[in-house]
Amino acid sequence: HTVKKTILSRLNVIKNGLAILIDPDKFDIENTATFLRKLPSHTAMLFVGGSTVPYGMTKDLIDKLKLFTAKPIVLFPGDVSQIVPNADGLLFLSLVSGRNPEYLIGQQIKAVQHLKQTELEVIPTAYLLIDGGNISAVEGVTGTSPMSQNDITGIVDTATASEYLGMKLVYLEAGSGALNPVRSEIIAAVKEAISIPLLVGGGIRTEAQKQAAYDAGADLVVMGTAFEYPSALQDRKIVK
Ligand code: 1GP
Repeated sequence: HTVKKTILSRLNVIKNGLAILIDPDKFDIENTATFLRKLPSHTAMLFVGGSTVPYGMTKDLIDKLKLFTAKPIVLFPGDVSQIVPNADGLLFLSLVSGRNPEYLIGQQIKAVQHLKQTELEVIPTAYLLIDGGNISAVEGVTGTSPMSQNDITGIVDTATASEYLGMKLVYLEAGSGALNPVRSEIIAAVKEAISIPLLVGGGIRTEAQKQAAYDAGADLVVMGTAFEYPSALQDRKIVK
C-alpha cells in the first residue's frame, strides 16, 4: 500500500483554495460536463460524498467526473459504503466534536478492509461539527450535537488536541445547508492555534462569505449547496 501524498502536500501549500462538494445522491450525472465547466477557476479539488448515498452511485459518478476533469477527487464519505477505489484520496474523518464512538473510531476500523483494496491517499482529518443554526444531516446521522459557536475555547482546544494526536487537517463544518456558516472569529482562533491546514464549510453560498472565511484564515473553503442550485448563487452574488 504505497501511495503518493500528493493531495496532502497540495493542501499544505494551498492558499484561498476551493473544494466543491458533490453529493452523488443529489447530482444529475448527465449534467457532469456542464457542471464542471461552470465551476470557479480556482477550484483546487472535488469532494464527493453525502450522508446517505445508494451503493454504486459514488463509483459511477467518479468514473464520469474523470472523463472531464483532472482535478483531484477526494472522498468525503458519510459511511464506509462510499469508499471506492477510483477516487484519488479520502478524508479519513473522525468526528472529534462528538462523543459517539462509532464516528470517532468505529467506522474507521470498518473502513480498513475496503481501504486495503485501494490505493487511495488516506488523509487523517479532525472533523468538528459546529452549530449552523439548523439541524444538520451530520447531527441526524451521527446522533451527536454540534459545538456552540460561542464555545470558542472548546473548539480551539478540540482542534489543537487533534493536531497533537497527529491529524493532518482540521475541518470546521457548520453542516450542509447551514443557515449560519462558521463565524470568522472561530476560524481565526483555530487558525492561530494550529499549524495544519484548515478547511471550512457549511452554509457558505456567496462570494462575500467565501472571502470572509479566507480573510479569517481558512486554507480551503468547501462549497456544495451553492453549486447544486446555481440559481441560488446567482441571486445572492448581488450581495457582493
Ligand atoms: C458540507 O461543508 C460542506 O459538508 C458544504 O456545505 O452544502 O452548505 O455548501 P454546503
